[in-house]
Amino acid sequence: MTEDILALLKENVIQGRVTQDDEGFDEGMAGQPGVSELIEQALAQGINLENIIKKGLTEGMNIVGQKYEASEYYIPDMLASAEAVGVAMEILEPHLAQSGIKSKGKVIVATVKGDLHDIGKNIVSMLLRGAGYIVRDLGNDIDPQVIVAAVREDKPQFVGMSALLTSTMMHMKDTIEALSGSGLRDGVKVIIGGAAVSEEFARRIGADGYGADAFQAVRLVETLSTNIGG
Ligand code: B1M
Repeated sequence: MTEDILALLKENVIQGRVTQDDEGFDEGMAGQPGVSELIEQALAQGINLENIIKKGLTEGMNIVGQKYEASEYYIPDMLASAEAVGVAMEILEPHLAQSGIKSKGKVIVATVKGDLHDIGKNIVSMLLRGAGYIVRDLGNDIDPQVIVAAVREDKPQFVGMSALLTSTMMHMKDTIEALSGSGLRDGVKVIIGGAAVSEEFARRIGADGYGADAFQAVRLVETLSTNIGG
């Protein structure tokens, strides 16, 4: 029974179905329980939260990532799945807070100053939450000093910045310098992503890593976590 619900959850993440009213990527699914209803069922049956996240949500999103990389899925398909995971995480959040599941670490995420593009950053936040990290998403158009203040307050292990514009990407460098100037740089790993930037740019500005897509961002955080023993 548990395995059935988790398999259905995974399938509905892949289909990008938030509720029972939604059509999926494939036709003829409307009327069947979507991710919201399945999460409620899983909670009612007392299924372990970690299994819900790992076997239902994260495994589903991993398949979506593979389909995206294989050009079988496009951005709207990925967004539908990301939204389904986001809604699931919203339902799970109060239960997670009570459950004592140890978070894997804290990540502060922001789109840099002057940049309003937040879709990719939102996907990164959702996937990181799905992978078990506590994410404080500062939003878009975020000044370096706001990031510095948030790092001072939250003491996260990671700062993730997104930039889509060539005119804003240098604010990533400004932010890293502001972190250094505040004596906070050594306490955090900085990762960057977004269409404007690259691996080479990450190296040039002294970031700790670059994620070409949201799945790579999660893998990067997992790898860097291992390196810092977290
Ligand atoms: Co704008 N825009 N836009 N835009 N926009 C681009 C980026 C552009 C490439 C379009 C073009 O001209 N071909 C161009 C930038 C050119 C450049 O700088 N070289 C551009 C421009 C010029 C502009 C304006 C200046 C237009 C104008 O007003 N004249 C203006 C700027 C506003 C501002 O930010 N100050 C503007 C405005 C907008 C909208 C508001 C209309 C809208 C944004 C809505 C929103 O985000 N809420 C918008 C959109 C939608 C786009 C395009 C079409 C799509 C961006 C997107 O959401 N992609 C974009 C063209 C394009 O990219 N094809 C374009 C989907 C998203 C899932 O991908 O964000 O790359 P992405 O995220 C990926 C990866 O990059 C990675 O993971 C994500 C998922 O796999 N990733 C990370 C992202 N962040 C990461 C962080 C990580 C790791 C991985 O670690 C922390």
